[in-house]
Formats: sequence, C-alpha cells, structure tokens
Amino acid sequence: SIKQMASSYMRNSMAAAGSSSAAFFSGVPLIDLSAPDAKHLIVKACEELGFFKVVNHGVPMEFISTLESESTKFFSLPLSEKQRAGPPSPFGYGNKQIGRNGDVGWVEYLLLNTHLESKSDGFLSIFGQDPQKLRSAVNDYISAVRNMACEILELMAEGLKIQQRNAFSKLLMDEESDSVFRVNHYPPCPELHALKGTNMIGFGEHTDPQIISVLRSNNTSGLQISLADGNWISVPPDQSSFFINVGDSLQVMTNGRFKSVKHRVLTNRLKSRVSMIYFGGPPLSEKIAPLPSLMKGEESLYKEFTWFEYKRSAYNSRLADNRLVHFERI
Ligand code: GA4
Repeated sequence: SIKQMASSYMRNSMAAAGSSSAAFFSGVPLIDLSAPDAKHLIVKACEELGFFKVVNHGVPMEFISTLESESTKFFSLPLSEKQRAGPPSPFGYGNKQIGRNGDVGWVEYLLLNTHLESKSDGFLSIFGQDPQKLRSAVNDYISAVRNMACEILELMAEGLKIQQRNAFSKLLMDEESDSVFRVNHYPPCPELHALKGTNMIGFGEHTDPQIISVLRSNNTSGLQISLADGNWISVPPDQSSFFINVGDSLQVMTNGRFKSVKHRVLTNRLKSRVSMIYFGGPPLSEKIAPLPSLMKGEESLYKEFTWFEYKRSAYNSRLADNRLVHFERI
C-alpha cells in the first residue's frame, strides 16, 4: 500500500523534507557575464552564498536542448535496458542509490567521463539508435560548458586580484583534470506528496567536493540551497540560464573566503526534473591549498592535501557529511 511505501521511504531517509510550500527565493545573485562589473559581483556572490545564476553565458541553446532530448530518450527506456549501462561506479547508469555508502534518493542518473576521447564509456552506445549523435551532443555540451566555467573562474581570479588570471581555470583545462558530468532525472512523485503533504528527497543535502559546478535544469523546480542561518530556500528554475556553485576545493583555495554551498533537490509532485551538471575538478595529483596571494599574512585554515586524498575521503563519506572538517587545522 501507499502507506507501507511511505514508511519504507522514510526508513530509507528519502522522504519528508518538511513542508513543500517553501516560497521561491528571489535573492539568487544574477550575473550577466557580458557586464563590466561581472567579476566583482561574482566574488560577492561566492563570499555571501557560494551560489549564483548566469545569463549571457554563450552556450548555444541548441547544445542544451539536443542533450536534454537525448537524455530524456534514454531515461524513458525500460529499466532493464538502462541497467545495461550500469553500475554508476565510476561511470554509468544509477538508480536511487547514490554513492557507495547507503545514500538513496528519488532519482536516476548517468555519471559520465568528461574526457572526450575516452574509451571507457562504451555504455553510451545504448543511448539510442544513433550513438554518434549522442556522443557529439555530450562532447559539444561539455566543451561549451567547460569554456564558460573557465571564463567564470578567470573573472573570479581577476575579482580577487590574483596575478595569474588562470590560477583556477588551468586546473579544468589540464588534460588530467578530474572532472565529472552528470545527468539526473527526478520522476514526479504524486502519491507520497498527497499522503504526507511533503516532498520526497530527490538528492539529499551535500556540498560538491570539486572546484566549481555548473548546473542546468529544465523548467521543473526542486533545487534548494541552504542559507548561512540554516534555512532552506527554493531556487526558481530557469531553463535558459546556468546555476553555479562553489565546491569544497575552491573554498580551500580561497582559504574559506568563498563558501561551498549546501544544496539538495526535492522531487516535484507533477513534473519530472532533468538536470545536467558539470563538476570541474583538478588533476588527481594537484595540491589543494590556499593561493599564497589570498593569505595576506593569515594562516591556512586547512591541512595540506591532494585532490586524490580529498576525493578518496569524500567517496568514503555519506552524502550529508561535512567532508572538509577532516582537513581543517585545529
Ligand atoms: C556530490 C557531487 C557529484 O554529484 C559527485 C557525487 C558522488 C556520487 O554520486 O558518486 C558522491 C557525492 C558527490 C559526494 C560524497 C560521495 C560521492 C556520492 C557520495 C555519497 C559525482 C561527486 O563527485 O561527489
């Protein structure tokens, strides 16, 4: 029965994120990438919230809509066919289970390698009749979004008055960059909503471990971010813009000046949500440490570690854990 279903979801920590009537937040910083003051507004948004919305981003709408429709096609395949593209570790199709440590959500997804020449993603061939079409859709999208992410990182460096304009962006441009691409599908979930008056957790609260994340979703709501006071606010969806969040690694590289934002996704009662996220990460061997020019006599808040060490620790954690505490200096 629905009641049993609901209690089983509750036990699995997928359900009930409080009232679903949380008002939309009108305070998401809006950055026009073509505006002359963009760099200062970006720095301010990263310090205050770790989250902002970008317009005039230069990513062709056609790349976005092609990838969205190819992804939708994939997610509408029978489960048995999709599962041929699994499991999602390190890359492939995943359903409800997130990570390896017991986290679950009302979501199915694809985790993809961003190395465009890579041979390790043969699962892409089951995407459709014409795998080449999907292949090039993914490639076009990722390279356009990576370029935009790098432009944003360069504006950040300028806004922070760092001499080396590519101090952050070079890590994403590196051939060895350990970046990930993810497409999430959150099916609608009317029954439980009707029963409990609450929304299901689509993707539980967490911060992203990488440097920067670039998210685009269809027009279905669901994304929430956590404010400094601990309150959750709903981000109004906007399918023609991108949402950017600061990752843990960028928080460390700015010695805590930028905040990695805690966020989550609630499922929608009626509509499915599709989101695509590019997670820009450094090479595995890269030392993650505050940039010297940002320290101005202050000490590092963090112990020294490589991205490999941080990633290993992150992948052994639960989604909601605070992953940076293990690397803080006491
Ligand atoms: C969160 C950001 C990215 O989606 C991700 C996620 C990863 C996964 O889905 O496998 C993790 C999660 C994310 C952080 C903690 C660990 C690892 C699930 C999880 C419980 C791909 C990433 O890099 O870290």
